Amino acid sequence: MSHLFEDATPAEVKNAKVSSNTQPRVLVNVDAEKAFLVGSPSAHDEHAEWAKIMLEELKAIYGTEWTTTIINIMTNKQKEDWFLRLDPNGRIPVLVDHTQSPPFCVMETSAELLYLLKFADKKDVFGFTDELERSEALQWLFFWHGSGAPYQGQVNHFNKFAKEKIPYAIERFKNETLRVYGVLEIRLSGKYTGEPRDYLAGAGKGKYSVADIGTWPWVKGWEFGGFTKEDMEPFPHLLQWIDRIAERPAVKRGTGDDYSLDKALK
Ligand SMILES: N[C@@H](CCC(=O)N[C@@H](CS)C(=O)NCC(=O)O)C(=O)O
Repeated sequence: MSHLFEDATPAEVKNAKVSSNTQPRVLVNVDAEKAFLVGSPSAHDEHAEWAKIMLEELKAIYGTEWTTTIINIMTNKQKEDWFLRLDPNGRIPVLVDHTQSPPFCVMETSAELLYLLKFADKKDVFGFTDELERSEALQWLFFWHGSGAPYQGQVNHFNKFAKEKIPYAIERFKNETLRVYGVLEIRLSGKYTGEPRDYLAGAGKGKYSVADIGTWPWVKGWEFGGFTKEDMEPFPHLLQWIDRIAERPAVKRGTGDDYSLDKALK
């Protein structure tokens, strides 16, 4: 047995299979959880959402297939040994590619997006062949992974989940998140280039890419974070970008009920 798996690993993760033998084929398990918010059916799992959106986008173009295993992170399944073998960090989502021999595991959402880009998006539909455009996509993907996600995650924590309400922590992470939104607004508004853009990376108005897929699931959740319409007023281009991406059919599927815990448990 591969070192990735042990007896306690769910069989569907260990032996995942898809039906098609046609190329390109990537067999992936996304271990994801929709019951992040106890008692909230409209659960919020920004980290898992970006992997699902990317997979849905790939499916629309290449017919990429995968299986999804949903775990309940409120029960700390992600801290069990079988999961830590896949991701020692004990956090979702995780990809397991059974088309590699032995199966190959990827942790960290941005690394997962880049893995899917490399192995499942042969035409670089969601990436770039031009190295400078590619660099732009990496810059914006890393910017969100390093600066946006950690701050907004702390906003969610201190605003929603912390037992004690600590005004300093709430203010600090809200302000930092708003600052990061301001950086995205500069980029999208073309404040210093004179040319507004539709997407974060790429020449001209840009092209929808992994940079947007990595960033969007979080930013679109500004209301959940406790930000008000007034807070968001300085970011009109960012709000338009949220709406533009929300219209994509694959985004609707990736954020839809198909991945709900309720459905998975039926
Ligand atoms: N840096 C990680 C963070 C992933 C993460 O924080 N996932 C959350 C859910 S959104 C999680 O698994 N939380 C459960 C826990 O921390 O035990 C990534 O980008 O994949």
